[in-house]
Amino acid sequence: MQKFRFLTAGESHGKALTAIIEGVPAGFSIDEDFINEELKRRQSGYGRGGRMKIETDRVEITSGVRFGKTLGSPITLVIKNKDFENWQKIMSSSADDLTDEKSFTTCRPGHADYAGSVKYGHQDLRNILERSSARKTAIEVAVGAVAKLILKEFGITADSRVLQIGNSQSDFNAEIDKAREEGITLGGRFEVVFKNLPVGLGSYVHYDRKLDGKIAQMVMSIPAVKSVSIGDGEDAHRLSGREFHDEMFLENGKIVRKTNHAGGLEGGMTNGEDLIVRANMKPIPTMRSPLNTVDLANLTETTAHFERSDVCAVEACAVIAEARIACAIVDEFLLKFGGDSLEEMQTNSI
Ligand code: EPS
Repeated sequence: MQKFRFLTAGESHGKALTAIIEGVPAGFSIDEDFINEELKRRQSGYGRGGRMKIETDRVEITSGVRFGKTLGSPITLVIKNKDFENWQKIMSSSADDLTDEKSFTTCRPGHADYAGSVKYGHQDLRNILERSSARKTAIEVAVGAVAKLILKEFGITADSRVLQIGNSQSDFNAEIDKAREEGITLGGRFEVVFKNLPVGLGSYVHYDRKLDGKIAQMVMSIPAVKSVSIGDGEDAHRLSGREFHDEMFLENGKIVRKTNHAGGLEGGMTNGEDLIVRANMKPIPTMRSPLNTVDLANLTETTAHFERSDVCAVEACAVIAEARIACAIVDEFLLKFGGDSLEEMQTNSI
């Protein structure tokens, strides 16, 4: 079951990234400046690479919104790749422009290059890199910004923070500087929090309706994310039942909790507490000091392809996770409170 559906398209150095969102009811305010602010957040963070100096991501809304309000029809979002100017011939869709400039055959361990080439039969790994690049997360953040604007009407807010970079829990920039000098990359750990969620989004009745499962899928499929947990899920194996579960108390007739180890989800449903999602991002596989690998063109051992890369993108990853989770929550909102317009949803959610 999916009410908030979207598809994205676009290559890292292609003309543009595009998304079509279907299922947004009529009457929601769409603030383009807010979407652009979210795009700016995704581009920032200490440790980003050369590409971020080229791009200033801005969204263009080409359908579904009129005079700042959603129409109920599909919404199309476009982000132009400025770098396309430098890649027009290399990324051309015309057979007349065929070139092997910027082709490469040396897989980056940890990236999609090897499995992608076997799967799709591409000899030129550029054909894989262009879509497997994390560049596509720009348009996902724009989609997530639309989801956040819907949630905002119901008082729901999202935020995130970096918890750890490499081995450091505090001096992140020094850690990143050290990695840059060594020509390596760093991963890290981040946390996303959603506040003011109603009780009962998601359901326990079937495996594919559990919101924790839906959130895990959304976060796990962000490039470089290797593990996702809800609340104190990563410690769940070592805590006793008394330590882990969040006891319930009454305060002026209202049910309250003093802890939130469950991260706001019980039985696959929101329980009215803050939704807390944590995830670990591996280090980006593209490195100035490259790893050993195999050249697929002649099956010889060599070192991996390097063009340019971010040293660390954990802060950006947290922003992307906010966007993805917002999509999962909006989907549940539409399932539960339905309606073809904001007005209908407001009536249904009272
Ligand atoms: C990214 C754009 C990419 C990479 C990065 C994320 O740009 P380019 O390939 O031109 O350098 O900087 O992607 C990766 C690190 C990766 O391994 O895919 C962006 O817009 O965030």
